Amino acid sequence: RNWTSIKSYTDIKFEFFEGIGKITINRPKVYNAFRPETNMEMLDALEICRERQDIGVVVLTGEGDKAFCSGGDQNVKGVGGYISENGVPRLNVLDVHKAIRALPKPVIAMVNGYAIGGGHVLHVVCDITIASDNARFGQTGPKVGSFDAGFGSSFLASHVGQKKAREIWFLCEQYTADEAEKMGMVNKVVALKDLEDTTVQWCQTMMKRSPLALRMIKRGLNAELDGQRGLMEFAGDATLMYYLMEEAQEGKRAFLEKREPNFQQFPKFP
Ligand code: 2NE
Repeated sequence: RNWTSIKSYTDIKFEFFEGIGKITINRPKVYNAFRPETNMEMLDALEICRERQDIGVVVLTGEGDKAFCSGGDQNVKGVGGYISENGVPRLNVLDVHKAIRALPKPVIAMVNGYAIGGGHVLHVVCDITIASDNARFGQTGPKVGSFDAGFGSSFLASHVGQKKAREIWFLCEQYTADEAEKMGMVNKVVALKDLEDTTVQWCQTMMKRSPLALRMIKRGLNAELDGQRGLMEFAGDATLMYYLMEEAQEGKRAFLEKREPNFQQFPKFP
């Protein structure tokens, strides 16, 4: 498959193929653990995915066949967060979570190995997870001095249920891809050699569907958990659709033409 580079970064690869934007965490020596710079690059790539009209679906994965992502890079964990190159402690992976959730396009986690700790949270926040049969899932936070009580807990619980989510966090054990699928936090498990083909097929199918319909489904499914922020995203898209209608155009035109708007011409749907 001929992936072409969209933009060069230090910690990630960002590529394109037939409507798919693929972001690969490219730090295999540390099992694709992220540092603050990795997250800054992912945020930049996600913003490009949002803007580009020719990208319909985003795939997030890790380099190699060992790990999807092993969470925060313990080598740069300091006091107050993960230390960025300018010495500032950060937890900016949370910004990546928000960006994935807000992106008005499907984001697919293509899990090619360990999805552990903050790497597990990353797949949890994606819309769909497709895993290879060698993938391993689990949290480690309470074992290594960390936790994610945000989407990494609440959204996980909406996949696997409250009891399982507590087990996953309280025990910090690892789970096979098959176990993860049975729990409801993985959509499909395939052989590693088939992982990319299957993911691309799922992307191609999604891209045949109405983008606006998928967008509204994602917004609606997010809204319940995201509270007022989720409603805001949903409402923003309702406004977008209203702006596409003659009724909204009439309001703007009347203002510019210094006349009363004629809204009575528009239907009042039951
Ligand atoms: C992933 C796992 C289970 C793999 O185990 P194994 O035995 O197959 O490999 P190994 O030897 O542990 O790891 C391979 C290499 O990758 C590095 C290791 O240090 C090792 O390097 P060398 O010794 O070969 O030089 N590596 C792996 N994970 C790393 C990491 N996170 N940071 C830096 N180097 C890492 C096993 O490696 C493992 O359990 N890794 C640690 C997972 C972990 O605890 N991650 C942090 C959790 S906290 C977090 O991510 C977080 C959060 O909870 C909330 C918000 C934000 C972040």
